[in-house]
Amino acid sequence: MMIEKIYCADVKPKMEGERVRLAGWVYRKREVGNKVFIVLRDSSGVIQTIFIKDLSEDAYGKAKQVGIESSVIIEGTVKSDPRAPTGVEIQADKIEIIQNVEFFPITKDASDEFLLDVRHLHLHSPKVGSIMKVKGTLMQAAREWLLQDGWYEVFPPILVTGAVEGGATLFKLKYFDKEAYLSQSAQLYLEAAIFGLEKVWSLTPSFRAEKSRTRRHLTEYWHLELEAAWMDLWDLLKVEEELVSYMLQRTLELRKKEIEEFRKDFTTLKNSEPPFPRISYDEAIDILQSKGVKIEWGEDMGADEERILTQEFDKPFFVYGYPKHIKAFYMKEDPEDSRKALAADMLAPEGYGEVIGGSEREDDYNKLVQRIIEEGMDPKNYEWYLDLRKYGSVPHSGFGLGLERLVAWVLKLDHIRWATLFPRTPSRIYP
Ligand code: NSS
Repeated sequence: MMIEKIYCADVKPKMEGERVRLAGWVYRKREVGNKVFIVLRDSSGVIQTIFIKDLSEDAYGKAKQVGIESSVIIEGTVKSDPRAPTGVEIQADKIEIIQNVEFFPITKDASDEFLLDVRHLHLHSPKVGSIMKVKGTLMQAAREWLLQDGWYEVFPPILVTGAVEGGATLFKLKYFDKEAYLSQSAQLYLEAAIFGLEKVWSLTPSFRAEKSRTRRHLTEYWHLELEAAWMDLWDLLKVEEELVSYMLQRTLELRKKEIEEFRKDFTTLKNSEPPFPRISYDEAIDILQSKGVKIEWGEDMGADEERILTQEFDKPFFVYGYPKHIKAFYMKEDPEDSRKALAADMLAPEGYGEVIGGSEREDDYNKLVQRIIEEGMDPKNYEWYLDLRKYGSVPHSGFGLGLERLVAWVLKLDHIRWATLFPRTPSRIYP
């Protein structure tokens, strides 16, 4: 059964006098004299419908008793009215109540925690819908860019046997009589795939058993990763800024209305044209110290330090040349300074910080083994990965973008958990 209907957003003032059928949910309702006003909601938006007692006593009676978030089918005539929120409304004469809701659990004063407890019902909210539309459009834009720039999409495994980003945040599971993990990153598999496909990308869920409760960590997030043969770090940064810039400009074009629900000022988004500023880790430390932050060369930057750095920029920017020992084992050592890695993060402005982590990859077999041992891991577990440095190894680079982090910045969300359908955090795996 496919209900024949028109979407709320497709009803236009020029359709004055036409008969239409709409299906959706009761968003708002008020009664004035012998009229009932129902704002109907569907996936496209909302429209006001009016039930007048004199026009249809039966429809008026049903409209009067229907509850908020009930599912309904409404029929009526289009009336253009400049006073209506969308310039047009429906003079309704028929309403079919599919399911009446007497009391919807979410009310105006619901706390954030309660909204997350009933996230399955929170998804009725048009605001949540707008976040999901923006997220989908960012990925649609990414796909457009990747296709025209010659990248192959691949589908790496999620059940894995090795850590990519350190053992501390691995989710372990029993794999028959072996131990396995949920993937933290598709990177190692993408590195294998470049030998056949050269430029590859994937979108996968990534898992991090991060106990730290921050505004930018989920235990499960969507990870957009690219890996390319024959690219050094500087080539990679160009790919990153072009891709991200395209994602932002295209999403601004297609989802302006939704973005406006969350931010009034589009400056930083519009500014996000290549090139993005590049500062070294050394410069970043100098900036932080000059602002009174207690940080020494060699220490990692956390969310607080990054927030302070973002005050210097009105568009995304790169920090490159991090100390090797605070970064992952697979990053290539800087041939000009063995203390450093050829790594760069992309930071979003307005306090948001890291959205991308990337690097050139260590292609020297012995150095890679050394780094694996230094990290306290067993090279035996990485035999297949080490093989990649034995059979036709090439210079290569790649990066990972946290999709929810990008969404959080674009929409200025106060917490990353609002950027995903059913957020997973240390204290939440239900619903
Ligand atoms: O740990 S990363 O910095 N880097 C990697 O995983 C590389 N192996 C990716 C690669 O080169 N192919 O994570 C990459 C991005 C990071 O910049 C964040 O934007 C995001 O993934 N990220 C997260 N988002 C949400 N929640 C958590 N816990 C999280 N961890 C990383």
